[in-house]
Amino acid sequence: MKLRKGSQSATGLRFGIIVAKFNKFVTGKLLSACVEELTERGVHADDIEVVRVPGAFELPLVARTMARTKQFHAVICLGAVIRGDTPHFDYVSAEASRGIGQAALDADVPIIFGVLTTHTIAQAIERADPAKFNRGGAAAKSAIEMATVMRLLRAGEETPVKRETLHGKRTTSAAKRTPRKRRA
Ligand code: INI
Repeated sequence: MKLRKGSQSATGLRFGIIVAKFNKFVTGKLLSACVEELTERGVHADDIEVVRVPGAFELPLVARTMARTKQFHAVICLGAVIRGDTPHFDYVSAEASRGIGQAALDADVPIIFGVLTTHTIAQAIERADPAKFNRGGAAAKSAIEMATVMRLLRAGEETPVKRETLHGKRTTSAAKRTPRKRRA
């Protein structure tokens, strides 16, 4: 079996971050936690580029444009869409998620969906809090993992496999395995 998996070692990688200004009291926290996680994992501050956009609806276009420059190993989209009394939430959140997914496929570069979609302001604050759900930090980790796994795939390299790592536990040796019944 071949194994290819990303790592959390980010030294030398470059990241683009796009952050929505809408609900800035939440997205500001997502941004700082995201940058902190990247730098703690070895990313140089000069290798992080941040672009601000009005709201989550605008994230996909800028993400695709940044990704297409091929200057970044991954691009991270940060936003907070909070349900109100109108259907606006549904349009904005649906377009942000669909557009970000499409942008990654179009640009052939990992683009991370770090957009909170919550029913209440309290839920959004909780998810942005580095001491709780820390979705900003989680977006950074996903970006590093995707950047490193894509690099492996493109180079045609494999991750060295220890028997213990297959399925997360030691595999049964061939001798102990119960033989499969042959079809008649
Ligand atoms: N943008 C958000 O990022 N979050 C929201 O909760 C939100 N709501 O609820 O309206 C929101 N709207 C703005 C939208 O993203 C665009 O910026 C705007 O429609 C201009 O295109």
